[in-house]
Amino acid sequence: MVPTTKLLTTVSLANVVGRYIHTGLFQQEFKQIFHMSEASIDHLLFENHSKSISNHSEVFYSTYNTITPQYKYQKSIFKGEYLNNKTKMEPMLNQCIGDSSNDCSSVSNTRTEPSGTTFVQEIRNDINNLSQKFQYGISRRKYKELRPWITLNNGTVNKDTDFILRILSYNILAQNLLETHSYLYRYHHPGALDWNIRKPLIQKEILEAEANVICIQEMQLEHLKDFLIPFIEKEYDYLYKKRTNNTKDGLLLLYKPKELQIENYVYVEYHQTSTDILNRDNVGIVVKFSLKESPNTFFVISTTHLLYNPKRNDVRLAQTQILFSEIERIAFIENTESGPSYYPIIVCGDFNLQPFTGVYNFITKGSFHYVGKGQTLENRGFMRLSNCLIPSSLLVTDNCQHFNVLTKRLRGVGSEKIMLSSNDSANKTNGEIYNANSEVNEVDVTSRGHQEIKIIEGKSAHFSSGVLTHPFKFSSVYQHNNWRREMEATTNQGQWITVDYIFFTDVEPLNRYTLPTVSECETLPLIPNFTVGSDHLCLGATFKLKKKQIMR
Ligand code: KL2
Repeated sequence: MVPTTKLLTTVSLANVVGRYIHTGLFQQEFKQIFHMSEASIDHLLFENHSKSISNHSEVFYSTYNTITPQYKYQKSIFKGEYLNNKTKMEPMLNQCIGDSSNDCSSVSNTRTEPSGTTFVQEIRNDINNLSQKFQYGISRRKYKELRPWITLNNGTVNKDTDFILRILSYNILAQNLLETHSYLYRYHHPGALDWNIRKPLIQKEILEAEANVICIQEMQLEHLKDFLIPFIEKEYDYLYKKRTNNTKDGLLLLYKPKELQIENYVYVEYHQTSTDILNRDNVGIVVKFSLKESPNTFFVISTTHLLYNPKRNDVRLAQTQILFSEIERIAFIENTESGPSYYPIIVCGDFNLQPFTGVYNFITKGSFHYVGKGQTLENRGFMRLSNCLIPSSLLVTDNCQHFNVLTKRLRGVGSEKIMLSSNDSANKTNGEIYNANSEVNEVDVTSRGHQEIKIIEGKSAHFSSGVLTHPFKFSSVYQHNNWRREMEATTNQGQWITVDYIFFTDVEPLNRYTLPTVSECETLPLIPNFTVGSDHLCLGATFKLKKKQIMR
């Protein structure tokens, strides 16, 4: 007779923290353990256990020796007839993933029970409890329930005077970075890390939102052409900017040319020659759009992916200063009595910084005092910053404006030459490139000291003052805490945190794509999984943009 076997979960619970589970072959009749083995919980739950039901017995057995040969414990604990009898295998938990209509409970509900089911039921409960605890079996439906599009504002929309603009921001995890940092994904289901699995999940989530503009970070250049196929079909057009030097990924900005016209754009490279704080390969895109149905209506969309290094908030601050100076140039309308005016602006992307920290406060509050702070931009910390963040030779003021652009605007004369070095051809059409021989006489480009330069009466530019400001009143679409003060998250870096944002000014947010809270995230299987294709969550918001009436 075939012995009845049982998975021992009592032992496994002791090892849960280490993500290993002990399994045992247990014979009911003699209450005896025949064999113990150890496996990683993810392999165990998904690949390794299948169930074979014959008239008088229920058997769980492991096949991880055949599926994951790289795995530490390769000896199958079950041998002989059970393993050979593959037609009887019924992948329990595989059914819980991949299929959008099913979840675990529906799988077990539809099963026909053999006689003497208590043992089967017990085992099934054990597995279900574990899979719920580690959430390997969450269905797409459950994920969707966590992420409704919620209404932020009951403001009425008038189709004649308002344009509804939906924008997404999504770091899709470049496959080459996943492979470079594979240790970060050692507990993930290996199948869910395959680009051919992740790609359609990512595309589906994006396409379902039917956004007008989609900002993607970590788009691997080698994957771009293939990735674009469904978007081209849906009549999206795109801009792509790879990070500089020997990196393989970059920013992809998709938009609908039927609705939106590109008026101007720039690819921003933060890498500036011989500037230590700007020696990283991150990039940004800034685009000025007009509406096809209202060609006088302009707005600016920018996306970026800032440096990862968690300690270097000073670098992210400098990168933000460069990005904002380019946004300032592109979004400027005119000088008014109360100062410069700008088109509506939306800035989104992966900033690699957490809410309410230094750079976040700079973005949302409009100023940040950096002198004397550490590289983390905390009061205590190594490598205290001087009054000089980026060198004055870049001619970007402490208010995130290009000095030459500012002087041209205020004095009506000058070259508008921007001093950012870039070898990118798109920039050449949109601004003159730094010329080492150009004459700069007002600004001492060799000085690291504080300089105040009067441009016109009552208007000065500052360099190296120790305080950074910018002229935009940005708000974040996400509040980062829900009404119960539970933190939201956009990615998992050992813990669930927010690093992705959508900031806006002069547009009215109507809806947002809800982010789960940290505790809700903890109920998800590790991402990427078979529902979420990236190690980040997708952000989204809908805005009301006032159409400009044509002056008659
Ligand atoms: O945090 V990210 O992942 O927005 O999801 O951005 C960076 C990191 C991305 C581009 O540089 O690559 C990831 N440890 C972990 N992840 C890293 C590291 C690292 N040392 N370096 C880069 N990335």
